[in-house]
Amino acid sequence: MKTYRCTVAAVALLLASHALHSPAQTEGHRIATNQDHSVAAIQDTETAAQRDARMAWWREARFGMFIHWGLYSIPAGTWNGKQIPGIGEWIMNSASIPVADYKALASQFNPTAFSAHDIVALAKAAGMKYIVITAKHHDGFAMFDSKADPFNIVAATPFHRDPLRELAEECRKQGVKLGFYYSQDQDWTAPGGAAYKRGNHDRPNHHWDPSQDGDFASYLHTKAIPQMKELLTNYGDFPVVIWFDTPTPDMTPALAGEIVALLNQHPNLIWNNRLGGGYKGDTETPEQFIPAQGYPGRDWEACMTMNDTWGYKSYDTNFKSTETLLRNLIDIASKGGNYLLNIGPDSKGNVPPAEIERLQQVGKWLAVNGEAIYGTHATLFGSEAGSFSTAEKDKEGKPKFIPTWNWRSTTTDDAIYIELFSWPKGSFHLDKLPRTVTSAYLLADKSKKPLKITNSAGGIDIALPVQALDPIATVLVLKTK
Ligand code: JFZ
Repeated sequence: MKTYRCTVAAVALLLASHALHSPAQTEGHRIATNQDHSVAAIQDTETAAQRDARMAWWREARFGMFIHWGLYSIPAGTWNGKQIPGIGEWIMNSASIPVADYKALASQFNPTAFSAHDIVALAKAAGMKYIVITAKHHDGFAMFDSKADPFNIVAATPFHRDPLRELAEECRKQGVKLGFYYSQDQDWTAPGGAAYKRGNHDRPNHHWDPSQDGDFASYLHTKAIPQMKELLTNYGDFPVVIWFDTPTPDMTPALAGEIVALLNQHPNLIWNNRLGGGYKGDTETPEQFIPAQGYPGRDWEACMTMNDTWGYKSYDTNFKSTETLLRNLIDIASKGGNYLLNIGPDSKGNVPPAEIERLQQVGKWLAVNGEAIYGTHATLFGSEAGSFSTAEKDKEGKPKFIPTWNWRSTTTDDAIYIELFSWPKGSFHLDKLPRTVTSAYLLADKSKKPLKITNSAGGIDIALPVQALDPIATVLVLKTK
């Protein structure tokens, strides 16, 4: 779904201005990224050491919970008796729902089953170290107490509670970090908010209801920026992450600069690459895919659904297996990225049982094998992940990456972890190793029984027991010097 709304002219302009003012990649010890903007972002001004300190917890964490939750969980994929194709949180746009009809959902929203305690406990049980929840999605409905705009969960629903406040408290108690997703650009219920094109929305602004029309800068000044201020000041030490989304050309460098000036007041904040206005942010955000080789030199986080929707859809039962989810986590860690895995609570606030079940299973594996994931670095090998086909091309016409799933590897300063998906007969063989192995054992073996190591001209062999210790992934630890 790569239909970012930008004109060819706008792109050409951006590229041209970048070529003209393009700063050197590194300038002394500072990392130059967005210096052609009038408002410099923290990434432009901090030192590499400051950056490492700011990103440290996030790089350690490796695994987070994305929560897409809002009014769209009421229709849950069905409008006027029709199942609406596409992701559930887009239903207002996909079904061209008039603003007044959509806003009327608020009076029915009473998610009394919502438990911040249980959701944070679920994240913990899954081995997740942080949560990012939709504070406001493209539908413009604020899931928090907002004085800046009345279309919010406290003022406009019978629920009257602020789930973000409750989550912040629980996260503090249970030691999980909390971040907020905020749709800064698209807003389908506020005048002037942007909209991506769906269906027959053929007007230049892609609006389908005249009440959406207005001035984008006024929308930013009267709703989005005031709400971001609320989010950044009303929740104590949270949010630690702001997750922007779907920038359009409406977000000019100057307007984005106003947001950056606000972000700059919170020097520990981490924010992604979806603000717009040419700002690169801290993190790349591959969505629903794992890049073949990560993003060398950039922090990155793959966000993914468990089924085929972010926001709850009652009839989407196309859940990935625990095996797939766990392989994805390991694959991502082996390429140096984070995994932001989504849950979509329903209109009562319940997390779908299929999601709970899978998260608990992933958590069981991490409880035994987490040492191979948290705080580790990317593989020292690389070819184990697969190779580029010489015959097949991907969607962009480049050689297609064909993954292989025998094993992955992660590293720390004194260990190499080999996550084995398929169990080799007799021994695990490596042709060459950049370090010297001093001992080997299986991470799931409580006694850490040493495995026999044989070095030869042909490489290194580690003798393995007959049976894998885990049906999905057994971790072989090579202590190194
Ligand atoms: C965006 C959101 O639109 C989506 O609802 C969800 O929050 C996801 C994590 O982020 O995903 C996109 C981005 C771009 C398009 C569609 C969904 N697009 O270009 O049509």
